[in-house]
Amino acid sequence: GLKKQYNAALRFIDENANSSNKHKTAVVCDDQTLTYQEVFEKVNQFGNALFNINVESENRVLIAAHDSPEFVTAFFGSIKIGAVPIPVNTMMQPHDYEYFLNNSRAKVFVVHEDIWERIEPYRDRFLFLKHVIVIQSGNSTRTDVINFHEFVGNAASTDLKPVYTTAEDVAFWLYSSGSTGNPKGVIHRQRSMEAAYENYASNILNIKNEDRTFSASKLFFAYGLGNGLYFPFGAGATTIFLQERPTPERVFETIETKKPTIFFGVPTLYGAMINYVSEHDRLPDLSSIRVCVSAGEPLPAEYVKKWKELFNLNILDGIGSTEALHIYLSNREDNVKPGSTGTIVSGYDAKIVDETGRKLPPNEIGDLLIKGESITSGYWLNLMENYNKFQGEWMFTGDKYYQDEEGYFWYSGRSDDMLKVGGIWVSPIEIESTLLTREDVLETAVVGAKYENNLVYPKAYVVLKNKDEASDELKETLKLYVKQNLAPYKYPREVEFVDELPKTATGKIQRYKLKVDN
Ligand code: 3SK
Repeated sequence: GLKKQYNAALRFIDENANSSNKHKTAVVCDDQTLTYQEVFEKVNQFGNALFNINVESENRVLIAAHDSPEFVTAFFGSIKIGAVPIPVNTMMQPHDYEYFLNNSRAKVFVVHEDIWERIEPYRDRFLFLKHVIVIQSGNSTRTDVINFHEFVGNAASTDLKPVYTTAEDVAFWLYSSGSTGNPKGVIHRQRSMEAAYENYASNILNIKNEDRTFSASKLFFAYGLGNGLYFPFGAGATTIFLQERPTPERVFETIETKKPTIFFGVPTLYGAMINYVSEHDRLPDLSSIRVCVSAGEPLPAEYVKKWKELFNLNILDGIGSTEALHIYLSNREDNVKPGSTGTIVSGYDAKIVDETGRKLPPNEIGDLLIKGESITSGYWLNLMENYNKFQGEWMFTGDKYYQDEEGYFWYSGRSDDMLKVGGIWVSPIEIESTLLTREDVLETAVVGAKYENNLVYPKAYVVLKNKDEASDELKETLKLYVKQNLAPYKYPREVEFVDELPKTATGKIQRYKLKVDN
């Protein structure tokens, strides 16, 4: 017989529309609000419209859309008919979209008009693409593509029978970029979102129907997709979208006007928000928020303390990945250990091993592997990466960690970021956290540089709060400061002042761009 039917759209959309949440606000986006019933109808219309252009199960639908009701419609409308949505970064270059479209063999492209304008001249290079559906602004006159709103509106029927899928069927992909090579298509199954929802949003955040989520990280990131879409929808809660770039000013304004109860950010944003407060007279009102979340990279303990002082709010630091779909190590609301990534999220298992695969005792740094239901079933068309990444049901996270005697996990850099200085492992993160405890340091990244004899030493790139203070004397002061606050061998042998650090779109510092491979 056939396996039991499971479709993520039934769980996250239909379940709400068929319950007391029906008339509840699902999405707040600028001045627009949508109830769960309205979302359900649009999702169904989108699915019917895809049928009308002969989209079938497992056909890929690339989505380059800003956080918006249209994103939600396209994402779940595709899933409901067994097609596979692939949300991608909205800030990429035309050649990146060419890669996404050709690598995924997407037949349909749903794209906001401002993004399409940049890509359109390269249309001939998109080898498998059949239909471009553009989310046009009200006054657009474009006629050479399908207009998203007409496409959905003309589909007429708001009834849609889901196509048969099982928990193991592919639901969606996300692209993950490593430090080298092309981005990899990360395949997620129909049950993946439910697993991440239960493990993290329900068990750790205790998300409820009355919550209002606001994620500064966009929906096309794995982090944002959970925060801003399937976490709130899993609980029948309300999600708040900010379409623009999340500057501290816009984020504070959105919090004050839209009153979220859970806020999701990344460390660099928390840092910028703290800095914004210190430069302005007024303390923003964050009283609607019950908990803040940080991921993406380790949150400096200093930020946790300052945030608590300013707003009396905890920031729960955790780590996840596109491959794991969401957070698998996290602090808890009643148990925050500043600087640590917390403990394993139930539903996942973790182990730390050495180069031979031997499990390491507490306090020893090694490779972190995890397993759990939301983990990807693999990379698309990437045999070697699949060989390297998985070991049975275990997945290498690519992160170095140690676990202390109490079971807390401490991030010690990416597998390729760790430095062996004088034969001893040194964590660049530890040096950075120490430098960040100083009032005069805004941001820093420590990487391995090489002496002429090829031995590695830690070099600190430092962004000062006040750039005018840069001097040779301050360089020496910073070195001494680390020497005095950590084991002396860990001090940066070189300090360079820079105006800014290279970062990814999510705000992650790109240490590999700073590495000196001479
Ligand atoms: O970067 C992270 O820590 C993260 C967290 C949740 C989901 C996805 C990612 C990459």
